[in-house]
Amino acid sequence: MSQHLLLPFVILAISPIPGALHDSALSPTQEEPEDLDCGRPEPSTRIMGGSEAQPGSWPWQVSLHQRGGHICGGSLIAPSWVLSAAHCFVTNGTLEPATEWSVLLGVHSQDGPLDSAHARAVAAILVPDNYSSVELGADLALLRLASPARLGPAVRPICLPRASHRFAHGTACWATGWGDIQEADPLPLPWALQEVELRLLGEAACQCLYSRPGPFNLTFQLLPGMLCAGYPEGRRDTCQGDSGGPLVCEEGGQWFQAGITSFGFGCGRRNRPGVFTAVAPYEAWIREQVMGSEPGPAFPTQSWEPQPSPWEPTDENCTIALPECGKAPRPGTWPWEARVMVPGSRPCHGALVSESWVLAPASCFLDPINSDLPRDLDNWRVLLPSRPRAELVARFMPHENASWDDTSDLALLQLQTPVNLSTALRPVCLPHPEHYFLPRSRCRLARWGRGEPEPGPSTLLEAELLGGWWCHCLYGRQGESVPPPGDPPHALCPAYQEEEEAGRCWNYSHWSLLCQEEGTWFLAGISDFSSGCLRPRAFYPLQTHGPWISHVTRGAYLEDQLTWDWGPEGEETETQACPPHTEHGACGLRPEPAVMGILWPWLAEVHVAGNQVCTGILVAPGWVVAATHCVLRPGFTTVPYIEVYLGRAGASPLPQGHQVTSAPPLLCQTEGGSWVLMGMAVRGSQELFAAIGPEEAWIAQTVGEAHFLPPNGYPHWPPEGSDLCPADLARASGSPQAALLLLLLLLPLIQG
Ligand code: 4AZ
Repeated sequence: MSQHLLLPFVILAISPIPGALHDSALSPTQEEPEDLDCGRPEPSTRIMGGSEAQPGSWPWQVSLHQRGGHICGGSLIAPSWVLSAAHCFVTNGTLEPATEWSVLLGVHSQDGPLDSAHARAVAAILVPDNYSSVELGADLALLRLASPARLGPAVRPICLPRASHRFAHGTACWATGWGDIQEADPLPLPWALQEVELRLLGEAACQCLYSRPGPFNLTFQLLPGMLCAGYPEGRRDTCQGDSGGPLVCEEGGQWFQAGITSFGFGCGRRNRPGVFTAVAPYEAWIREQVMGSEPGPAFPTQSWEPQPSPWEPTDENCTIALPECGKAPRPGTWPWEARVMVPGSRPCHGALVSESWVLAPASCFLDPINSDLPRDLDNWRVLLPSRPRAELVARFMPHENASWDDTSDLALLQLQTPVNLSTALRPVCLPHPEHYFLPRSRCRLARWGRGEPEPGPSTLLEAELLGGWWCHCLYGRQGESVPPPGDPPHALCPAYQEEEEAGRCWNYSHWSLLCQEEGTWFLAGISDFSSGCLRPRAFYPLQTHGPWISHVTRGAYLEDQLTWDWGPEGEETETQACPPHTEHGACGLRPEPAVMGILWPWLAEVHVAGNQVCTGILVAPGWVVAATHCVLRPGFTTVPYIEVYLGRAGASPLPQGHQVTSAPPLLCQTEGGSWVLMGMAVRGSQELFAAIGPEEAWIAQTVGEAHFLPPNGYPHWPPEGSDLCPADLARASGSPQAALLLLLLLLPLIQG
């Protein structure tokens, strides 16, 4: 099994907006009034989860350009001074030269002509001596402009708070910037300034949210000089490219800069609010740097005493946000189940992924011959649980690779009107790309695409997730081409809880795989039709499509992993010494040539209650191993009458009326040529085996003389990244509980 490697999320900002204009005329110095008026936008008129700002509504917002592109935000605090974040200018501990930077003032859209905008060269960049990295605080910088900004309606400074200034917890403030609109999703053209309302979070609340286990192997300590703003439920946040920009709060008609966008863990994630450099504690440092510069920044006194807001949760009653998606009161009744009705064809099953988007296979709607987009959207209807009427469809967005790549057979349908969510109607959770579904996770099959109605009892739809290597080696050998585990995974394999009835065909073979974490269901994978009659062996993981889904839907939320306890690293294989020769002869060796047509001298026919036959394996002179389910039938309270025949398995026909229970053992040949019993088939499966290894102690104790394989003879796990399956592991076990029974053979039977 591959242990998933989660690298700490890269949190620092630097995504140039290509081709953005810079360095227009550097305008001459202007006379400025003595006491600088600050924090007052001209009366008139993303950041993630925000919206486009009114041009001119944040006149202190500046864009910092390097090599022709936007890198960071900043705020004008005086005609010659811009406040920003240190991490924008420090690379590997070295401060970048000021000459590489320019400041764009009075700009709204970075695409069009910069009418009211003008640019300034940077004369100096000042960073606190104690700045080393964002997590350690002091993430602020001052930029001295080569010539003062020309103030006007679109260019004005923001007010700075004094050290004594207090911003009440829960205050609604605003962050602005040209940063990504969600993780890995840059602001689209025309690169217009975005704004988002964020609430100030108290230290205790912020630390409490961050203490919830989550992505990025997080041990985050909120330090003095930092502040948090955002929401426990996430969704609205600053993101990459917003760094250095201001977080401003209004007080009595005047705007103060409370924070500088510094960092965060991802963007808009639940329980991961944005972290800002608090400006007030740096009053002295700022004053020191700008000393002698006239006019300097304005630090108006706070006009009122803020009341502590009851909004702030304390350490004791700190409430983290729980996911809103993926709750199903009764598994099997899925509150996100959507049926898309297109005239002239059977309903197509999909899943509700947000208030207004349904995900479904694109193949339901795309004509394979001419891959034209469907035109008759007006006649499409979507049926959702607990909705009295069908929904109308406004847009159909197939995945760009949908027609030729099975793994991308996906389309998003936008509902004309968003639906009101309830316990009976809610979206399924979608995994982030780095999501790691633990092997042994509880999963279910749910309908996907077009197909027959329910195929049988719901237990047939239950499954447990297999580890990545098992998936690759087990099913890869069956011509299903399951790639080795990767990060993100290339396939997700379920092990089913119940057998498939022999001969029965599941016409409905297109499924989605829902996997549960802490009671919350994630849409983990989708299958194609290649599995034919069987339930799918491997699912295409959905997580790779998370960014496409959130890009198209602008807001379908990717839910963080809920289970972070991954147990011990890696998986170990135990081995034990076993001499190939014992006083009783050799174990695991076949006579050459085959004696009397018997290929497998250790095979035993186990006859149960006179009419049932299953396979046993002779492991020692007086002992045969058989699968428990083969010998003990459900409902039996006593061990039935059992006979064992040796030395004839497969050689002579079975008496009439005998029923053969399939419980094949898994034998693997070592390099030394010995055959080793690796597993016994799990109830109902021809492909899943209960591993013998974990039962070794029990077998050794019971049997005494069973022979275990020497370490060097053991089939080994291939190193991570290699494409080799263990030799002869054509059929092997997932992790189902071992189901073995040792039969004590009576000597006369053996001799007979
Ligand atoms: C960044 O990289 C960045 N969600 C800024 C803010 C946040 C995350 C990243 C907070 O600039």
